[in-house]
Amino acid sequence: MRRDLILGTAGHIDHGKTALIRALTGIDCDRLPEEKARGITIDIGFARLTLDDFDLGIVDVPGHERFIRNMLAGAAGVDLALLVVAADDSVMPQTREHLELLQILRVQHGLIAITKCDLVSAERLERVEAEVRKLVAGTFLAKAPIIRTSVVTGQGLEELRAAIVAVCQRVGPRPIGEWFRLWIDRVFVLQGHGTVVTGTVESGSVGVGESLALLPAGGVYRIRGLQRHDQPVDRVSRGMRAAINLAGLPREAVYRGCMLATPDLVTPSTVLSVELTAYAPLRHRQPVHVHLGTAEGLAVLALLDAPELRPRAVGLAQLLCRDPLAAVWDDPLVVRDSSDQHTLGGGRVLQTGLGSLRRRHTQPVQLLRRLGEAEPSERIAALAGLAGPAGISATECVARAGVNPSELDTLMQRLQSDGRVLRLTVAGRSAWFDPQTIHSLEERILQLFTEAHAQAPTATHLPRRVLQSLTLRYPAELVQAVVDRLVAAGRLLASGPLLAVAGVSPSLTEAQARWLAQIETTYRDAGCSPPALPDLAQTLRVPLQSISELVHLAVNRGVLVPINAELYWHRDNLEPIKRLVAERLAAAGPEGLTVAQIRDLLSTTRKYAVPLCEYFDRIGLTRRVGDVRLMGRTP
Ligand SMILES: Nc1nc2c(ncn2[C@@H]2O[C@H](COP(=O)(O)OP(=O)(O)O)[C@@H](O)[C@H]2O)c(=O)[nH]1
Ligand SMILES: [Mg+2]
Repeated sequence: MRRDLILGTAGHIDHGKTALIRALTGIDCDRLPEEKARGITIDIGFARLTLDDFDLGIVDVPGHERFIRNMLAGAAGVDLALLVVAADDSVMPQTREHLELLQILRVQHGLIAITKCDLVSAERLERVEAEVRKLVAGTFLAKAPIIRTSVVTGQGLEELRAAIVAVCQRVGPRPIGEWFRLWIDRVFVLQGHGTVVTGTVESGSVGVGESLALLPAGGVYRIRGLQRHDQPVDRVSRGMRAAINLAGLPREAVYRGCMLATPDLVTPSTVLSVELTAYAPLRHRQPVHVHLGTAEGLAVLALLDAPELRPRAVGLAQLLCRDPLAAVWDDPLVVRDSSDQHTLGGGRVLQTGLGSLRRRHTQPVQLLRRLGEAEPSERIAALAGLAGPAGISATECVARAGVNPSELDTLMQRLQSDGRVLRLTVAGRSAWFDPQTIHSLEERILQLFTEAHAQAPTATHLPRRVLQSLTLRYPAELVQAVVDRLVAAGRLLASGPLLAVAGVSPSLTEAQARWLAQIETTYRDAGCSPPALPDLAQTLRVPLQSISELVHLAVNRGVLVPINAELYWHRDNLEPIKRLVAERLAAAGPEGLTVAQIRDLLSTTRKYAVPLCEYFDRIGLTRRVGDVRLMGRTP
């Protein structure tokens, strides 16, 4: 079966990388006029090599120290590296630097070519080869084949081809990946076609007619055409170089460092939480230059383990970036000094979009560490823990926890049944939470209501504003969802808009109980002329405050019915007059009844008849048309 892999060159300037690729493929990767004029590689160049079953996309990178950013852009997505060392020069600074960068980028396969063998003696060659062996000891190239070549004599070229095939065979079969991602390395406009971008497909596959999100900008564009090695194709997939023509994409909206991805999966962020290995001493709050895929940007380094990270030490850190980056869990990244001259460290992305952390935030820092683990369910649980009250959506786990979309449902269900995440519908959307977050919110809610019950001993139910203080820490929709959950579990009791803690009943003093009984009797005896609260307070010789609390309690018990803000009716007196009014309305037909007629019917006064009629309108018993009441919708 044919396999698509990417081979990247590496090595010091003038060591013969471009010449060797030309000798292997016939393609000159130095395509820029300036490259031709100066005879050096400035930007990455591309070639194709078909060997055996392997279709290799070749990325030839510049060796000059000033163009390390271009080397890094080219190295994104490389499957195997060809490290080139010139026999006359031997190991030079960028030989070391490129090797270090390949290691940081986790390139795992490769081979070594010693070039310009026509220029040196056999002894010299032996020495160079020994130096190279020493250089690569302990790296992924420790056991790599070393091939002696010359493009002048043609020495070693056949051997090199065979060695490349052997290395390709060792690159284990890799899953294509379920979703598409490509770092853009070039952009150009093709007359009559519009904007075309190129890059190495990192993961997944995509076809003509499908749409991709452009990040960090965020637009979604349809693929109008695809090319591979200058030939139109229907699809491209992981391990291929691809040129993508996107419909309606303005040239100026896109640049090297943008990413194309399956829509709705990646959210760019300015805060990258990372696991970092120091290559030079790293200080807290140090300004740095970050390279991620083909993207780069300025950031401030915040160390989360200690104020300093010594060379070779591994630690957790956050990169507080000036501009958002489209990073994904486990993406390798390189950290260089702020002027981009020296490599300071390398690592991988653990989390994106988290707020900035401090060293003393021990719990989130531990969760961050757990995001580094191999087990996807472990990572989802850690992600939910880090998200706190914000919760996570299932699709978020794809980019942020490295979970395959096809495995999401099973994983979420298993985590849920193990009690490691908790699912809630918040504002109509499914979200997953750390159970601890929800349980402590539940306890807070119950506690606030219990406290409020203690403050208002006569109240059976309480308004939701009791929970107002929670909205500082929790989204209002989440509080609502957790209240619903408590109601569903029977731990809170709902009565219309009011809530009560199950099992808490009003605690009345002896006097209050007596007053309550007197209030209820007074209202029942008052018939259709119930008292106003201040009058009641006076007759019963009870403070007005207590009267209104107890009237509220009577309302909550359903004994009194509020007619308006000041007027209450005993339920025993209300039902008969509702029936009476309904009967008389039915008899009156379209003529209706005036307020005066209703007043006389109930043998009361206008003072009561007007609010009663308005109450009847509200509950739908009557309907006001001009000066008369007609039968309402719910007679
Ligand atoms: N004699 C000799 N010269 C070589 C060989 N390979 C490359 N060169 C020369 O070395 C110089 C740098 O080569 P180039 O491929 O541009 O180096 P790069 O910077 O690593 O891409 C050019 O002048 C080449 O002609 C070789 O095998 N033998
Ligand atoms: Mg070159």
